[in-house]
Amino acid sequence: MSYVDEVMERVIAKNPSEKEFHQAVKEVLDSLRIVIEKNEEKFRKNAVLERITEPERVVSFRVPWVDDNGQVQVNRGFRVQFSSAIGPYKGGLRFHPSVNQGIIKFLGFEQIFKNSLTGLPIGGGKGGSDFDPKGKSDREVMAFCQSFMTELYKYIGKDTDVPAGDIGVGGREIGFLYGQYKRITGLYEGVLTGKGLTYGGSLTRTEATGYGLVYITEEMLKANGKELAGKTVVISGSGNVAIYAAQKAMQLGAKVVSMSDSNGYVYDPEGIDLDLVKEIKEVRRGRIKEYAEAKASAQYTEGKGVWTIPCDVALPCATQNELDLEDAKTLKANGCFAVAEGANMPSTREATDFFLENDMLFMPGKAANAGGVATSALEMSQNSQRMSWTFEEVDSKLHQIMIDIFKKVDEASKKYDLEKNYVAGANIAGFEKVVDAMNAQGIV
Ligand code: NDP
Ligand code: 2IT
Repeated sequence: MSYVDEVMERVIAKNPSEKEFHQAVKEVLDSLRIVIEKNEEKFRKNAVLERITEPERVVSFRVPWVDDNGQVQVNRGFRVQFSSAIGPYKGGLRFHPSVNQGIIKFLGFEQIFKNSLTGLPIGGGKGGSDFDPKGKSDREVMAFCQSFMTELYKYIGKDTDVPAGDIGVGGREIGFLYGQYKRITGLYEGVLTGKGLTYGGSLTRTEATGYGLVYITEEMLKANGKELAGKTVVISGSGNVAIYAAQKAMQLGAKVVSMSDSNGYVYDPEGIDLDLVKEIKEVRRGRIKEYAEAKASAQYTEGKGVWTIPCDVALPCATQNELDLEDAKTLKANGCFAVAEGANMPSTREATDFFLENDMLFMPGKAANAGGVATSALEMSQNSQRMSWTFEEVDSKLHQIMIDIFKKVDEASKKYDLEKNYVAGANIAGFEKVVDAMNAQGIV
């Protein structure tokens, strides 16, 4: 049996029921076959794949808090410190009822390669909880965040592990978490990113993931003789990534016609009114349905189906496995020629394979959404220097980082005669740097 297949079998046997983790590992290992085969015995002897698929540390903990009725609630918290080969663990915290160890491990595993692609000194980690912020009062969210940090602070620090936001964790949550860290440790340090601008946050971090997604999409289109201007774009989600992807796509002359949330989607053939979306989602914390109630040109549909809207470019920005083979076929049949992932692993493996086999341009999440964590690393730099850069400075660094990521991904795909296979390109380019750093540091 090949070394890759052997490791894949072992990962499944050792981590039963962690299906998202299996999916993420399988995609990376499949891409790496071509690299491993060239030097299989050396990789096997050094157990490189066993090491890279085993987190350095997994922490799981109880999070008790009191709700507004005086009832004690108990959630489960996680932090997976996956790889510190190239820098302190770095990655977001997700608060969503679907969170379990397998989901945090898939996200932490992806984060290793994503962070490597940024070219910045950050390792891979991820954390979160099955806490659901939806419908909770600010006080309940604060009580939860304070309890979560009362355990998490033991494992993090500005030079060891630096969490940030993800689904369900935005500016409000980061503020409560930061306040509690400071209160317990007495340290005013860059231990979290995505902070507010008055207490150490970086300009452009809020916009970074969405902007970065569109910058790299534009690079991919340009390299293939196309551009975003004049194109119709379908976006899923209506959170942080989706909103700022829509904003940048519009700035570059595209027309964004949809947004969604976990209840349904809106289709607005006139083009999405982003101020309205922001008012509903960022201010009122409402549902996307309210968009269609406020704007006559828009139509709301309950449930899934956002990928049935005809478009040129699709940007999935909600969650894992939100776009399956049927959706991929529908997109293609409706004329879509490019897909770039704002979310982490939003396309199922079957959908990804379909895009590649049908000559659609496809940029996987670990390259396409790396602008968020890259800008987090810029926030860490500013905190260490006790400086803050202007919006334009950070935005132009972010733009350059996305151009460089596209180049790395494109070059790695060409090096192995897999031109335009950006999935292989991203996995290989991300892996090579991490393995080089691991080898240099001995058996770690
Ligand atoms: P937000 O919490 O701001 O928004 C998430 C959006 O996705 C909401 O519209 C939400 O709808 C929708 N969504 C979440 N879960 C589901 C689900 N199970 N089914 C359907 N829709 C769902 O999160 P972000 O925008 O920060 O994150 C979106 C994606 O981008 C995630 O995959 C995240 O890992 C990834 N990402 C985020 C980065 C960042 O900097 N924030 C960086 C890189 C990647 P609802 O309100 O109904 O839950
Ligand atoms: O998935 C991701 O890259 C994020 N949620 C952002 C992580 C970060 O540390 O900014």
